[in-house]
Parts: sequence; structure tokens; C-alpha cells
Amino acid sequence: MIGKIDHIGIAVPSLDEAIPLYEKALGLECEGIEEVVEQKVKTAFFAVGEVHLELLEPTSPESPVAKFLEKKGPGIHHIAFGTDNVTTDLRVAAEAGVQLIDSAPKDGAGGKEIAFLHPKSTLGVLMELCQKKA
Ligand code: CMX
Repeated sequence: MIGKIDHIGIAVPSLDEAIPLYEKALGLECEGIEEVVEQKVKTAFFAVGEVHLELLEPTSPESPVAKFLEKKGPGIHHIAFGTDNVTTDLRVAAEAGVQLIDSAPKDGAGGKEIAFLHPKSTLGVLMELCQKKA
């Protein structure tokens, strides 16, 4: 069951340029940088209360984030919902007629399992389901 907004993903061309902006202009602290090979991104997380911001830099021209930057430029890329069971929530979304990008969870940043719903079937919002691994 979805219980919270876990994080908001923001596409940036360069973490080296983006991190100082969030640190200096907003006074936030970068919790760490992590590469997620399967998603072809490097991530940087900032806590803002209960929610995190996830800056996303593509690591390859084939990265979904590289395509997004090319088409739309930097900006909000996805909203991630925290859940206690990604697999169940994928089934519920599919039964509700939503197109799944991932039919099963994959490895994400921060030791989480993640899966995406297609923005074409969620009124233009790329949605992620994520669950802390047991
Ligand atoms: N939010 C909203 N709409 C988006 C989008 C986004 N982030 N990315 C693409 N779209 C839209 C496009 O604008 C396009 O719409 P139009 O047809 O109206 O122009 C449509 O979706 C198809 O997009 P596309 O450019 O042709 O791109 P692709 O089909 O190749 O890929 C998507 C789109 C969402 C399927 C792909 O980006 C994907 O699989 N994403 C999930 C994985 C991911 O994003 N990983 C990176 C983050 C990983 C992490 O957080 O760890």
C-alpha cells in the first residue's frame, strides 16, 4: 500500500553544477551520490522533511534521463511513492488500466526496489513505486 511521497526526481545535466545550487541557495545537505547502473543515472539525494529530492544525471546517451533532458530540458522528472509492496501496487495499477513500464521491481538507489508507471497512462506524470528492501 502506498503510504507517502518518498521523493521527487529532478533531471539535471550535471550533478557537479546542480548540487551547489541546492546546498547554497536552499541550505540543503547532499546525503550522498550513488550511481544506479540499471537506470543509467547518477543520483544525489537531499532530505526535505519526510520527502527527498533526487537529482538525476544521465550516465549514457541511452539513459531515459538523457532523452528527457534532450526533449524537455532540466526539471521535474518523476514522483516516487513509497509503498510496503511494489509488486502488489503494480498489480493494482495494471488492473486499473495503467500501462506498466516495469512489470516487476528493479534495483534503485538507496537500497530500494523500484518500478515505473507510464506517463502516457497517468495523465502525463511519470510515477515510480519504491520500497525499502527487507
Ligand atoms: N514525465 C512525463 N512525460 C514523459 C517523461 C517524464 N519523465 N518522459 C517521457 N515522457 C513523455 C514524452 O514527452 C512523450 O510524450 P509525447 O509522445 O506526447 O511527446 C512520451 O512520454 C514518450 O516519450 P519518449 O521521449 O518517446 O521517451 P521514451 O518512450 O523513450 O521513454 C519513458 C519514456 C517514460 C517510457 C522512459 O523514460 C522510462 O522508461 N522511464 C522509466 C525509467 C526512468 O525514468 N529511469 C530514470 C530514473 C531512475 C531513478 O530514479 O533511479
